Amino acid sequence: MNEQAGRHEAGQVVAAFSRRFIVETATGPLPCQVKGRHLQVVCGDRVELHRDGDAGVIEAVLPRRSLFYRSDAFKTKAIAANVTQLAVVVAARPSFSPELVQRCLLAAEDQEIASLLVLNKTDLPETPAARARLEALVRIGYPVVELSALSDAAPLRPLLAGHATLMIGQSGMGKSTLVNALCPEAQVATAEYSEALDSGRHTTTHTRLHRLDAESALLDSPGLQEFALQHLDADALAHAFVDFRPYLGQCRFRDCQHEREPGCKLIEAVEAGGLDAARLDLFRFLRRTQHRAAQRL
Ligand SMILES: Nc1nc2c(ncn2[C@@H]2O[C@H](COP(=O)(O)OP(=O)(O)OP(=O)(O)O)[C@@H](O)[C@H]2O)c(=O)[nH]1
Ligand SMILES: [Mg+2]
Ligand SMILES: [Zn+2]
Repeated sequence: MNEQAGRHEAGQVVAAFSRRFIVETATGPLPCQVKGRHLQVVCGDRVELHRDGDAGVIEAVLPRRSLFYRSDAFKTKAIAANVTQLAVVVAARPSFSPELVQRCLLAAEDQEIASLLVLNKTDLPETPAARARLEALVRIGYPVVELSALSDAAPLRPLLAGHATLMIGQSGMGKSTLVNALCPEAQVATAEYSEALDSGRHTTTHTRLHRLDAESALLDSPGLQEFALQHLDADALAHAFVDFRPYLGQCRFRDCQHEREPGCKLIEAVEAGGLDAARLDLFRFLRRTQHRAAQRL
């Protein structure tokens, strides 16, 4: 090892704000900047940094196990790196969009990230209606955990072991409440980081990573209003629908668009009751939207 190598350290990004970061190192959190304009650094990234006094410079990003992101025709928005599990948080109030939930699940499937649904605020009387809106997703195999983060977040805990779990969902669903309940240090860290990085508003503005134990971490993220999947081409999109997988590659035409072609196995599966028509409709809608965007460019 040369002399230079001694001053380099490894760490993991636990908070990101524009071009400023907090990196968890062996000796604690360190505020960092990034070397150069081209290095893309995301919360959850494992990095190599150069320490200079009480600040550091991120010089390299190690290869990622996953990158959870959304993208429209114009830009890509990275949300978290190295996540192994997605927890989509919903609640009876404010009302949630099942389509947005599905879009998150599709992005996770594409990155081979496991997913689960969290139905929070079960203390609310409208909970049965919210549960019914998840039914189609439960039927195709997504696990759902029901809880009230305000009174007891424990039902989620066993599912977090060994995972880096990203909490995602619309604003107000209770992601931060859940993270704070499961990870007591989170509240303090969030307050500190907010002071260091942003205005400290109540609503989460940036993704934060909190360590649960040596093998497990929990990532809180800002509320989503939309989730575009421009980065998934037609094949990747179809593959991201887990319920389509048994039928893919079996349509009569190799380039079947699953619209109205004869011998389409997805259409046949819908007719036979093995596949939810609404899922095929969502697939078609997403694929057409992408097609239009591609033509515009
Ligand atoms: N009744 C009830 N309210 C809850 C529960 N969990 C959270 N809340 C409330 O829901 C509101 C939103 O909670 P947050 O944790 O800030 O929601 P969030 O998903 O982090 O929102 P963003 O950061 O904006 O994305 C707060 O007023 C919480 O007190 C619950 O189990 N029951
Ligand atoms: Mg929040
Ligand atoms: Zn087909």
